[in-house]
Amino acid sequence: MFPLPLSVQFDFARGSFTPFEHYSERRLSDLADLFHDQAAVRKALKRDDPLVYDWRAQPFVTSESDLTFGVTRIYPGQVGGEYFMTRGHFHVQRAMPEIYFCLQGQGMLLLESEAGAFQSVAWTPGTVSHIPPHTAHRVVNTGEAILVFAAVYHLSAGHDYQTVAKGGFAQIVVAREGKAVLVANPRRGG
Ligand code: M6P
Ligand code: ZN
Repeated sequence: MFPLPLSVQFDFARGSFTPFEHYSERRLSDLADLFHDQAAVRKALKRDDPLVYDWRAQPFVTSESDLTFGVTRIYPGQVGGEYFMTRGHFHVQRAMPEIYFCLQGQGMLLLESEAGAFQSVAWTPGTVSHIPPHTAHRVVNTGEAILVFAAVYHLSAGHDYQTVAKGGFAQIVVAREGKAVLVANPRRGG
C-alpha cells in the first residue's frame, strides 16, 4: 500500500492547492514585533488589522523520512516603509534544509546562517532557492501584487521562531523612492 495522499493539485490561477491539512494566517497584530517602526505599527493597527500572509500545508507521511509541501501567500503592503514578510525561522533540527519555489510576484529571500552570514536573493516567478542547513529564512513581498511561493521541507524540521525574534535578520527591506532596498537592521545595533 502506498501512503495517501500521493498528490495535491496546485491551481495557478488561484495560487493555492487542494487538498490541504493545515491552514494558518498571520495578521499585522500577530507580527507587530517584526517591524522596525513600532510607532507605525501602532498607527496602522488603529485603522485595521490586515492579513499579511497565509499558508497551507500538506504533510506526506510515510513510515520513514517525511516531507511537507506548503504554499505561502504574502499580500502586498508596508508598515513604516518596511514590506510585508513572513515571520522567518530556523529549523529546530538545524541540519534540515528546505526548497522554496517562487510561483507568483516579486520578492526577496533573506538568509542568515547561525554564524551570522547574511545573504539576500531577488525573486521573480520561477526562482527556486535552496535553504541550506543551519540557515534562518524569511520571504519579503517587494511587489504590488500577491507573492506566492511553494515550500518543501522535512516534516520533522520544526520551526524555531525565538532565535529570529531576538533581533531579526541582519538587514531589513524598505521602500525608498518606490524601490526595495536592503538596509542594516537598526535593532541589531552596530
Ligand atoms: C513556508 C514554510 C513553512 C512556513 C511558512 C511561513 O510555507 O517555510 O514551514 O511555516 O512558509 O513562514 P514562517 O513560518 O516563517 O512564518
Ligand atoms: Zn523552514
